[in-house]
Amino acid sequence: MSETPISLSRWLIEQQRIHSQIPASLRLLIEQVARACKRISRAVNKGASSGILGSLQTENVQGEVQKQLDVIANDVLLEANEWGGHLAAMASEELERIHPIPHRFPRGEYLLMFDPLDGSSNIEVNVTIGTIFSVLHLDEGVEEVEARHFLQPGRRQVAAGYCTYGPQTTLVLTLGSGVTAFTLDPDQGGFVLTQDQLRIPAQTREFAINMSNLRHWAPPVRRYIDECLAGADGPRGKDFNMRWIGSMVADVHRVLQRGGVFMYPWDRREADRAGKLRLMYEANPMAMLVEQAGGLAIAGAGRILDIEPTELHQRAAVMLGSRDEIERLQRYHLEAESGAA
Ligand code: AHM
Ligand code: MG
Repeated sequence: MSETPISLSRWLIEQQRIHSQIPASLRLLIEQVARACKRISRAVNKGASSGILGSLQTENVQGEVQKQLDVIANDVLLEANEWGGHLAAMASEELERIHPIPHRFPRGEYLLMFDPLDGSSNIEVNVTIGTIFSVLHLDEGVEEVEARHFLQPGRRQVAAGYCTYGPQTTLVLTLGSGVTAFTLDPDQGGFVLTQDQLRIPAQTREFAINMSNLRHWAPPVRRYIDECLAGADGPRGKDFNMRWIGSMVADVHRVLQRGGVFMYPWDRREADRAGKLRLMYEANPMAMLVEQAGGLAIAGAGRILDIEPTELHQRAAVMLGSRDEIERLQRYHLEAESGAA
């Protein structure tokens, strides 16, 4: 007889009770996020049949056109996490301002940030998209939560994760001691443990970057990619393969599964912007997951997790994945800074 699968709830309770890894309120928080992801997964699965594909006439704070599903996913996450008593406030890619927990509900000690539906340009073409989330602790003694209370460096995250909506719905989670993956079992209606202690191989022959921006990159990124493209005849002495899904959540999932490098670096198109991706609810949670799985995540010469944020919706350059490759890329940035390259 096959063994009974371990549900997400059981796994979380064991982390709390047996391993004393997490407080009950953090367990509740993760369960609520997972519940919301299940609902978003259902909405995504129904697709065009429920008439909820397509764009709205509105833009979000980033100036991007909102899709109906962006707004639905955002509402589902807000509603699921408002009343549990585990949160003090939330922040989202789709909301200009933070969302403090209404006074009619008990207030908790955590702050939750999310990109409700990452890769939403892929919705209509039925390609994997996902939800990314990051959990911080609210500093003690705060009466009224403000945006500045969220501005903590990524290394202070107490949990981070994402859920992919693709051929399978997969929840990947870190509570600060390794990375664990759960798969939604439609028969059981819940997430079950499918991979424990995920590790990213230190070496890889695969990279992911939007090559159409090549002419806009900074010299260290150009140097790294040029060397990969030169393959077995070049300085790396090996051929590389390229993959680019265009949903960060799916590209990073591949890196966590089999190694590789994912990059969305700074480029000259908007030179005064650090990058395209958002630090607080895209770069930081992915950086924590990747580093918890033995990889590395940098924004240039420094780690993403060491960036001191100044704005809720600020951008960051993102280069993450297999450790040996990202260390090489970091060295190219350091050499460029010191003028040695
Ligand atoms: P989104 O959060 O609005 O979906 O934007 C983020 C996405 C990432 O998932 C992906 O890596 C990137 O944007 C792709 O951008 P582009 O196609 O402009 O290069
Ligand atoms: Mg996104």
